[in-house]
Amino acid sequence: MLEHLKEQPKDKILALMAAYRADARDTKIDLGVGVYKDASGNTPVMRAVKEAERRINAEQTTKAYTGLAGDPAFSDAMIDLVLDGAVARDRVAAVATPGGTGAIRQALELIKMAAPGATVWLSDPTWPNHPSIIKYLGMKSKSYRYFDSDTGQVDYVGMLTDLGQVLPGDVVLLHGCCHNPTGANLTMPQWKGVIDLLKDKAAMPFIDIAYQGFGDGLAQDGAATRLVASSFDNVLIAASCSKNFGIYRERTGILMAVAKDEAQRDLAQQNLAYLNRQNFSFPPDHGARIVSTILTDAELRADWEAELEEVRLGMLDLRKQLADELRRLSNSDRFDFLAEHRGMFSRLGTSPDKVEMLRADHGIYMVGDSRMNIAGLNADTVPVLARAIIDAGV
Ligand code: PLP
Ligand code: TYF
Repeated sequence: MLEHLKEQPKDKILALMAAYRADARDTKIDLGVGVYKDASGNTPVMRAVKEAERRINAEQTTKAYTGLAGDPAFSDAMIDLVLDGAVARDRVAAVATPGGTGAIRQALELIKMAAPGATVWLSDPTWPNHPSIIKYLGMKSKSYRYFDSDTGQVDYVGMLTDLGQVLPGDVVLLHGCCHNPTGANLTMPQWKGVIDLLKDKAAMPFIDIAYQGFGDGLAQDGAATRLVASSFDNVLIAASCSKNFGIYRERTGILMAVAKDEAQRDLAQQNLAYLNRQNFSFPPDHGARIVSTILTDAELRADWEAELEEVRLGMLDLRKQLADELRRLSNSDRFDFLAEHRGMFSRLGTSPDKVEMLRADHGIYMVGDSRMNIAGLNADTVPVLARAIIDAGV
């Protein structure tokens, strides 16, 4: 039986992690996988998470199953965090999922059940797991232009031109904030333009929001998602708690389905619970409980928000240092976009050859498409990276 299996394509980001670990140079710099790191290269457990875990440990009286949708307190808290009242609560169905990835997978399965012929439109480029899951599920997809490598900015004209081809009932996947892998984001007026176009085309938006709080702040990073959610009858939203709560391995995420009315919400809720049952029965609870404990306790929430803000401002500062150093070394403003990008990532916009040169000659590990994890830098490595980028002739 197993002899009929064939080799599957590897995840390039995860393969890069392994290559970094195997590199013996102590000057090596890891700008690969999207995990936040502090100035010493550690990925700490956040203070509020530690305290929430302590409380859960002391107070939890059972580990019996939750419901198929997970703990309702988690759904309520996350709907509030992401949507902040933009849509009436009785229009939102939600299930806890194993990470943001689980939410994306469930969303795509829901789309497949409801509209098997729909095409899912993806930004070019996007997070590689989007096309990979779509292909695995045998669904149709197309891509829309998103990034202009020459300017480091969103190719808004190209994006609207390509989305002009969207058919009624198609699904358009948008990154709610902090676009992965480019770091380039739509302005609010541009979001309004995309919303108008999608309404015109009778398409359904599907938002992937995995970095709320990493860009311009918790509220600002949710603003586009809220505007989209309040502009359509139906919207799917996959949210991850991996990054903003630093609970990557707990596998904590949520899928929300905004419905036209309460009756449609009930139908969506029943289908989401059904999908959870087909795939894993009950979603993981520990991370979800950490999140709801933090979000519903004023003191813990304030401490979490403060630490998240430190993380966000630290990354912004590194962006600025890198852009300044490259401005000095190149005597030009052509790297200024690095300071304008938001979130963990920036796409440098150089060739795979140059990326390989940076790895081989300097021990600098970025993803092959020239995506850099800004959090992998510190004040000492910024000048090293900037010098290497110039030396490689980027
Ligand atoms: N969506 C995007 C764009 C991501 O970068 C990630 C990765 O962290 C996820 C979703 C989901 O992450 P996780 O499944 O770890 O919550
Ligand atoms: O893009 C990243 O680096 C993060 C982490 O299969 C990640 O989103 C990478 C690959 C993967 C799952 C998560």
